[in-house]
Amino acid sequence: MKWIPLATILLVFLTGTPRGADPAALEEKIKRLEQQIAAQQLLLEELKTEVRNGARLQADAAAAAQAETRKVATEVAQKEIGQELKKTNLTGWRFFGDTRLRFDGTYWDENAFPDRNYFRLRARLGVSKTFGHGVSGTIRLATGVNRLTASPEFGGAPASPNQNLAESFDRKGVLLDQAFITWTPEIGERFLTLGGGKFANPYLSTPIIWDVDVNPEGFYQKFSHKFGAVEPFFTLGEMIIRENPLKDDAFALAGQGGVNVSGSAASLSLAVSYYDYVRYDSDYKYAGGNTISLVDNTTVLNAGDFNVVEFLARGKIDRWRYPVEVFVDYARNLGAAGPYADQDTAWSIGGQIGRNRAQRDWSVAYRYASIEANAVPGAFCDSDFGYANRKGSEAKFKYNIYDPLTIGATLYVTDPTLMLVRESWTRLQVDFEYKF
Ligand SMILES: [Ca+2]
Ligand SMILES: [Ca+2]
Repeated sequence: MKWIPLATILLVFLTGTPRGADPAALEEKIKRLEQQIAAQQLLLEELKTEVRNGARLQADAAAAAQAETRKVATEVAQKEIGQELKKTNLTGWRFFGDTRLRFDGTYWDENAFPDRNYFRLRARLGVSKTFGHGVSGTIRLATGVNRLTASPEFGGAPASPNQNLAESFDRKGVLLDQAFITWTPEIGERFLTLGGGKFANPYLSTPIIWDVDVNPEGFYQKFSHKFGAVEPFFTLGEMIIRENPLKDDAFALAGQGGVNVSGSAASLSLAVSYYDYVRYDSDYKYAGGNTISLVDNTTVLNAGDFNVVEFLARGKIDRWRYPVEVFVDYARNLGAAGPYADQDTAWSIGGQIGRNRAQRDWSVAYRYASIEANAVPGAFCDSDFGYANRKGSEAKFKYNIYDPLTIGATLYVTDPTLMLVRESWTRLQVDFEYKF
């Protein structure tokens, strides 16, 4: 501080310098004065700091009080809005859906049929609601091809909700795609979920067993519990396939046991399943590539019975820039009989790099699959691949233009496993899809 030596000089000047005084004593006096001034300066700085800290504390207290007021006001508002929504039954709703425009081209190897290029549309709109006590309900509508016949049957094929742009601007049919209730009772650590209706598929699988669009009907019970990173699960299912007042019904029973192991950078799922179809061979609706014979003027499936055992392993590594997934799936129909009893095995191996969640995300996927003609009920497996009696490759690319908007292309190069009437083809699909 420049003014300290100046003040010192001034003080010395004002107090006067006695003529003939001892210079050493004078210097000593100046030194003392300087020390006093420095001490006062220190005191002054301390006081200033104290004042500043006080102001800061005051400001902090004011900000905290303001935040508290805002928090209380928000809580009150949320509570009031919540009560109001509850009164009018508007809580616990979730709306979801998607629209997909697809170019579909099928190109036959042997010119058995003319090549086909066409456009297809799929639209789905769903709503689910949680009711409390672990109960929730879901209803989803989807496009599909109407099958209105003389019988009371009216519906859309189980594995494909697409509609072709083909019918002179006809309005498209909208059908019930899902309608189910799930209940996770408040017992133990909520290890059991019961489901019933036309439900989202609860089984871990790949399309060689279940096409992604199939929503089975009936009931299921899923037991699962997490022990840290390890989650064993067991799913039982009772599915009603055909009911006919004049004969016994066709149905399927399923049991699937497995385990999910998930770490921070990788996860693994293993599952063993058994699907027992009962009376399906004589009371089926769509053959879907299964071989058929005429017995007593009725067509029946050659396989005779479907008792399908399946082993599935799926792994995911999420530690690099792009996640990597691989799977291997193997299924065998232990009940296969008849002229094509050896057509009893389905298997698939494949993987994916990348994912599609946000803008500019991309993924590439490849799988090889072989679904022998009588390995699984053809109507419920892999529609785009060509149902049962197909083997070949699927390669896929998908890119997010925006978070909810994707463009993708899929190429299928497939042959029949059993050359009866189904020829080899190459199929190209280009999809433009919006999802919410
Ligand atoms: Ca499908
Ligand atoms: Ca069976």
